Amino acid sequence: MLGGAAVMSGRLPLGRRVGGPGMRRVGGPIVVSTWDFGRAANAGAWEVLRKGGRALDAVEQGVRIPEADPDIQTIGYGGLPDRDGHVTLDAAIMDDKLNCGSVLCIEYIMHPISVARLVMEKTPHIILVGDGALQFALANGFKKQDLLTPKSKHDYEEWLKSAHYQPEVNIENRLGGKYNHDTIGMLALDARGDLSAACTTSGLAYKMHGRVGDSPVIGAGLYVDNAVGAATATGVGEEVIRICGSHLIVELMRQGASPEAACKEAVERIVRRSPAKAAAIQVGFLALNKQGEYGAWCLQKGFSFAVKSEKEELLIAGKSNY
Ligand code: SD4
Repeated sequence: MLGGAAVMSGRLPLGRRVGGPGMRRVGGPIVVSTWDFGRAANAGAWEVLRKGGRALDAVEQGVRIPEADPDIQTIGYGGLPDRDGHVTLDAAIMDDKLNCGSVLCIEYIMHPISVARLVMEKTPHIILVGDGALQFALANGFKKQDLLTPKSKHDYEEWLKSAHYQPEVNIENRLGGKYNHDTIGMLALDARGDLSAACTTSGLAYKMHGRVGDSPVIGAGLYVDNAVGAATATGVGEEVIRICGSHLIVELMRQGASPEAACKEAVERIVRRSPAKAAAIQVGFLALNKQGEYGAWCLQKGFSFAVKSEKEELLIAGKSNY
């Protein structure tokens, strides 16, 4: 089935020429990201990529766009709060050399992705959490600001009227899809053939205070192996964490799976564990390989992803199990 040495080295399925250090990739740069707000985010990333910039800079610049958008209630500024009224954000970033950084449950900072990048580049650590992450951000010039917009405050107060003060993992679906556009995960391949990924979210609406999902967990919400490809996830993070979703997808691509087939297999693992639960929640995966081929798969209809390259500007409906 799989060729041993070649699989281990990550060189088996690559086929056509793909980039390498110092080599220009045939086909040019590409960026893909989750949901329809990915179009605007991709446009930001493309400004970096089209000038020959690094995939790492592209994904950071790209996801900063929805982070700053007060109308997107699932990411950054304007995100819906937890059940105690705190807007807590999770973000992670990963480059082509397995460098990675993340912040968990950070408050008052509009651009957690940039804090995650600083954790990666300026500390010997990978993860900073809560107050420590905020302290680090403030010490590095980030501005403290209230992230709870009047609209999100209003929605939270409405939720409080009928809320059961219980952990809820599927509020997006049960609220009729109103909040069913969640995390942005972005994957980019630059002109040198290097990959990077970013993932940023305010997490599940009205989650328990302190709850962290998959998005800032390396291997769950995102993963990059520059020899193979990159993957990211959106949806109910608990189900993504238990299968190490993004790492799984990258390893499946290493063994020869296409991006779409790898994403489908990750979804199947969630289904196999509990078909009844899987039928009631949303999870979506998105992957990009070293050749610039992309694909996605999700549990429920409704997930979309955006693609931008020299040749394409697309919003594609993810194929789904249900
Ligand atoms: C999380 N995947 O925190 C993220 C965001 C999410 O519905 O699920 N939103 O689990």
